[in-house]
Amino acid sequence: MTEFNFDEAVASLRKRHSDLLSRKNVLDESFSNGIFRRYKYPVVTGEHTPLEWRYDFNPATNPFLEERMGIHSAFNSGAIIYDGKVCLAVRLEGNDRKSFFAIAESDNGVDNFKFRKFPIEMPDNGNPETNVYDMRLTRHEDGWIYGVFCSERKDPTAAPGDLSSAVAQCGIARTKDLDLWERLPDIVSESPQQRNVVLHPEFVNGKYAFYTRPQDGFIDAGSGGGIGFALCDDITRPVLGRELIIDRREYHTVKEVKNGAGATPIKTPKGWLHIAHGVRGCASGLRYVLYAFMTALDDPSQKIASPGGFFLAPHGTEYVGDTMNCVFCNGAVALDDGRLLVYYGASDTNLCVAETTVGRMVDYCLHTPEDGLYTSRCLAARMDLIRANYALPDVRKHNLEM
Ligand code: M1P
Repeated sequence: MTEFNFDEAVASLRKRHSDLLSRKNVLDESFSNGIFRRYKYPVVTGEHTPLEWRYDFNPATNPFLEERMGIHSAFNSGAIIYDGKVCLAVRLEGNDRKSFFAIAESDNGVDNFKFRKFPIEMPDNGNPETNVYDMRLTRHEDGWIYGVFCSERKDPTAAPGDLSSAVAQCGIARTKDLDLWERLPDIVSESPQQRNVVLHPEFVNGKYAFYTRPQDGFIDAGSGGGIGFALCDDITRPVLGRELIIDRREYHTVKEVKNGAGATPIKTPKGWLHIAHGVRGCASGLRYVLYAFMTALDDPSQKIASPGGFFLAPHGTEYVGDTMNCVFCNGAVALDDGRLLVYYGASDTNLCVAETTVGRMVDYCLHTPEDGLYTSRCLAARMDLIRANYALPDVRKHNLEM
């Protein structure tokens, strides 16, 4: 066996890492539904994280250059434009199963994401959480950038031997530079558990407005009816008022089991655009997909458009990962040129990006039929589409020539 050469191993590791970080991303030509295009490569993976976060580079303490503290996943990320760059608050998961946040930046939002030197050291309010994840970034009109995330602790009422029961609540922190974070108290709501909470970027009736996801248990939405909307007078003492369900879960839809607000809503001339996730059960387990809806500009609690079904579901390699058959979005950025970059975690493993435009998504929302909830109604909507198409001269000519 040849002797292990530490310096050569370091050089080869650094080369592989630098090749990955500088790889150009390209649009995936194999798929298009007219609504969005995917980029071919995930934008961030565990392998993108700095090597210094995973390896001990001291030959005296790590003679075989082993990865001491692996990071196996990089996924569900908040997104914002900061200082002219696309900045992601990435959820990283170590081999120890703990998630933490780190900021990765890119000039174009589709490749060359580089992490800042250190992960975010999130203050913990004196009651440390077992896990934190899925940060939504909101640039609020009060001048702060808020990070709203799930804060998870072991259920103090769990029976002895029950090492799975947990309580999910919503943590909030704010920053001006994405480096230094001021932690605020966790949100207090009427629901025993909360996940997928998003802060609306503008005041509503002079108050802070939150999208919520009331849920009875850690996993089960239970009596929680869907995506909620609640106001709060003071974000430094975030006690939510009544939660109004604005986007309901429904039997036999893509959001039958649960749903949750995703990216911070995007303001468009026609209303607030929401990208959310819906979960349904199937023989192989849960299936997570992305769907969209819009709410009124003057009252973001009023839904004005609700296209039926999903617009983005797992595709190809996205199916496979720690949580199979899952796409999950908690960040999107609208660029000055009209493009909208939608970041989504693929099966809780990698972070991918889809590109569309705000105009396309608004058109999709306003002109896609709602889920009719019954086959007869859904088919009637499809028949309208088919008949209207066959009445078009070009379509008739195309079919005659076939
Ligand atoms: O594992 C799939 C997703 O599960 C949770 O989402 P939800 O609360 O809607 O089930 C989140 O933990 C999310 O991070 C994860 O991607």
